[in-house]
Amino acid sequence: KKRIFSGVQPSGNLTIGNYLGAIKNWIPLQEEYECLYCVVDLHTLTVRQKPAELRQRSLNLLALYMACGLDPKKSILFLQSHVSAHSELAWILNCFTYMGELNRMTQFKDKSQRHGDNINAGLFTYPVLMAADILLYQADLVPIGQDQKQHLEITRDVADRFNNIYGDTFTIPEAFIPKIGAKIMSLQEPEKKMSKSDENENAFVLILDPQDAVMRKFKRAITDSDREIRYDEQNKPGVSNLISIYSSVTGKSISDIEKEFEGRSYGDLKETVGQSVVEMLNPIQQRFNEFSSDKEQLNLILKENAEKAAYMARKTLSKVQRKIGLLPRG
Ligand code: AQP
Repeated sequence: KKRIFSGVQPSGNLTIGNYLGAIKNWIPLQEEYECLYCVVDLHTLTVRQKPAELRQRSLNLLALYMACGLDPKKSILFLQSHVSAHSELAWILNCFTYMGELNRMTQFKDKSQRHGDNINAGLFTYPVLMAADILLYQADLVPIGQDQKQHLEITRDVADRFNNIYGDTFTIPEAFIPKIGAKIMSLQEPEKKMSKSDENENAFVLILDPQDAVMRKFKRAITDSDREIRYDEQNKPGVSNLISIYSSVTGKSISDIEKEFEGRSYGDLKETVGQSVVEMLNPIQQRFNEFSSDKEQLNLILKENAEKAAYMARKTLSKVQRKIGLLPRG
């Protein structure tokens, strides 16, 4: 069976961008592949976190994974920090990654602008930890949104470099990026991606936003001064984003949506898209309330799954350690 690895950071409440670009696409893969879906808590440390909140958000993200349809009986759902091999391999891979490669990462440039007071080394080497996450499990496919494509390319380059020196060690992973929904844009600045840490709350819709907040945010979404409802990312980014969201939520094609809204108003479009999102989120929110209240169960799932993941990770890590000349403990 081919293997899948992906993850989301518990760095805030998840947006419909995280859902449509990533998690939603993970669900059907569970049937065909061996899947590992991780709550990547170590990655959040690049930005200062409040300890109690981070703990709560990590557990809630597991509950949200399950509410979205990930099944701990089919997939390995676990916390990154519970498997120490992630950090161990990351150090080794740091020594196989060039500063020049990391310097080109657009996410580093973006995030160091947003967090100018805390441009730490972790923020810079983030893609190396991500490479370790993926390569440890010999993943074949990595379902991600468009913004992570550059990081996956570094992962492939580092794996390839290592394999060339030491012989076949890592599977070279492929990105799996959805055709629609891979880049959901901010509702307020549609040239920017929708991000859970945006300071403007109207820019994003959260998976757990109540119905009235969802509708309000869509009603306030930025469009343009024209009236035509058509898909044109360059000239009509706001309207195009609403069309993409609607397409991703309903499965309707862009051209069918353009026909559906011919001669109708922007107000109508916003109302319809908002409603479709509310309907999509309703069952997820109900299940989240159920799962998140049973902390004991969530902790048990984390414990069992960490053991499975650690076993798989250990195999790769031992192989790497042996190949590079680290002496086994015996
Ligand atoms: N706007 C988006 N559209 C489509 N996919 C998206 N993803 C994120 N934003 C969008 C995908 O969600 C997965 C998890 O992302 P993450 O939480 O690990 O990190 P991120 O990309 O940094 O997400 P955010 O929301 O922008 O978080 P902050 O604000 O904390 O930086 C990834 O597969 C990503 O592609």
